[in-house]
Amino acid sequence: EQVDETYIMVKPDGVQRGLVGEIISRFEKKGFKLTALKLFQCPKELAEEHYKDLKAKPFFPGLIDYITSGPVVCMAWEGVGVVASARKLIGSTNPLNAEPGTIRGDLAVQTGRLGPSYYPDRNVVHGSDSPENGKREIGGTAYALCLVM
Ligand code: DAT
Ligand code: MG
Repeated sequence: EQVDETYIMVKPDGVQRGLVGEIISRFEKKGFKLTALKLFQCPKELAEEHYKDLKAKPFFPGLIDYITSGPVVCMAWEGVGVVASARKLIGSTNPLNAEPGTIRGDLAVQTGRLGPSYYPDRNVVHGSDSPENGKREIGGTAYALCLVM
């Protein structure tokens, strides 16, 4: 059994809505181990690095504006199968499709919406999509800046 680490980030809407405790609590109750935590205002360059795989998407500028719009809570969580398990606890990207019982299913309504320009996403939390990205997001040059290990 492989012990992995995942990068979990409460996004600005989650912080502003007072959902930090609720979100941390779900990972604690599941039994994972919190190994790093920091309240952080993400600079634009770091947000672009974090979401670099989505650079070509039409919603990318809105996503970057949104993620840099207020403080986020950066965390590293450790455990057996934590990357996949955290994705299950978080639920589908679009909260409209997220099952009740998941963080996005219980606490969010929509990812973003179409308008004159794309509105930012509002799905309260980020979780790494692979152990490799977990490592990159936690331990890369970028997150070394925002995580106190
Ligand atoms: P996830 O956050 O579930 O890993 P992702 O990595 O594909 O999803 O996308 C990162 C964020 O970008 C996501 O949390 C919300 C936003 N996003 C993704 N798809 C979107 C879309 N079709 N419209 C608006 N925002 C979107
Ligand atoms: Mg992702």
